[in-house]
Amino acid sequence: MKSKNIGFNSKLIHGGEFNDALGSATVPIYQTSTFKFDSAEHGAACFAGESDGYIYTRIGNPTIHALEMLLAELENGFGGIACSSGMGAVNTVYGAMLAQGDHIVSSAAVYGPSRVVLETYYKKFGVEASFVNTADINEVRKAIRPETKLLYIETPSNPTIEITDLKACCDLAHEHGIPVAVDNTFCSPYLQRPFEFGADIVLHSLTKFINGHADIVGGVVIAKDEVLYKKLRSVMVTLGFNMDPHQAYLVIRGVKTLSIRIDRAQESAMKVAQYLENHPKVEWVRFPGLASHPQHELAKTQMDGFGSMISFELKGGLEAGRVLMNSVQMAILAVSLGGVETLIQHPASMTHSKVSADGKEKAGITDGLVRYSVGIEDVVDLIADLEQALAKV
Ligand code: LCS
Repeated sequence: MKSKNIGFNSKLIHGGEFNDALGSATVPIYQTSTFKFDSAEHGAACFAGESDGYIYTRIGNPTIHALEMLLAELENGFGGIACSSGMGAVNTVYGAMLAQGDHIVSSAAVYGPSRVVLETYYKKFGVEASFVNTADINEVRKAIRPETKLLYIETPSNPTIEITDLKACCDLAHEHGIPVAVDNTFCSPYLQRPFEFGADIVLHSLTKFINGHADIVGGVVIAKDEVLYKKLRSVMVTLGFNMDPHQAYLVIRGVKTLSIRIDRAQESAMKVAQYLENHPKVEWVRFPGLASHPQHELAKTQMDGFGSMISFELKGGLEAGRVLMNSVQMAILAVSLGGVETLIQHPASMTHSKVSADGKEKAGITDGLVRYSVGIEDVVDLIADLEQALAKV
């Protein structure tokens, strides 16, 4: 089915392009590492890019390709590059866009390893990085240098749930000839499509909302045009960040329910955020749907919903947060996010523990910050769970 003119929910079910000789109604798992050539000439033509035939699963595979086409269509991009993990996607972007002597400007509040890999490995290869609050366009402007080759944005940010103005940042970067990559993991294309605001590259940890069932780790990079697509794809292939066909199958299965999962989770998240904001033991709550969120108005224009990620701090700081995390019974104390099950975690000692104290401070990651990823359980149960846990604080 050619699906360009159908709605988002229909694309989740019928998007991408997949047809096989047996007429499979869903995409099967092509669990093979290599593919037979019809002849020596056919093999040579495949390697020369003169035939569409598959060669080897690190380079391409029908199950993985079906997922790549679907995700590119959901983001309105040119092509997708599936990766073994979200970090595989992050490193595909850094590897393709940065070389010795180059500089990257990144959101300070990004997933911890997305920052730490720049401060360690890429630094070894002569790449410099500036981490700024990209929610403040002036900070981005001040950080740009002649050698800046990438603006990297995470919005909403992990774990501070700050919102960066995508259009303003893309316009500014493009004035300086700098491409923009956006980690869209916290929204998924259901809630935000960064290409609409001028982004050049979109990436995701598929481990989160897109797969949604906490049973795989995966990533994807989506390019806005063919030139970028080829550049990014060659990094994934040569550095071996490829996905496995079974992973791809599970993500294709998981993504079909993306919108109904997010609808439920974000409705509950709004109620949980309001409950927390009114609780006497809570110091502050950060959720884009609350009028108290500093970028609430921007979120309304840039996102099609407020998502289901909440961060908050208790009046008793870290110690109170620890009691809360040890007392919840329904929310699972675990890292990751965006699944059907509600998760709670402590970024300063878990997902962002390798970020320096200074880096955490500049990114607004306080020791008392607790991150809560709302799942699709009954919201009354989630609130009752928080109520009994907060009573112990
Ligand atoms: N980008 C964002 C925004 C993420 O939240 C993560 C993982 C990644 C990239 C990397 O993806 P992965 O390799 O794990 O698939 N975020 C995690 C988190 O907040 N808790 O555990 C993992």
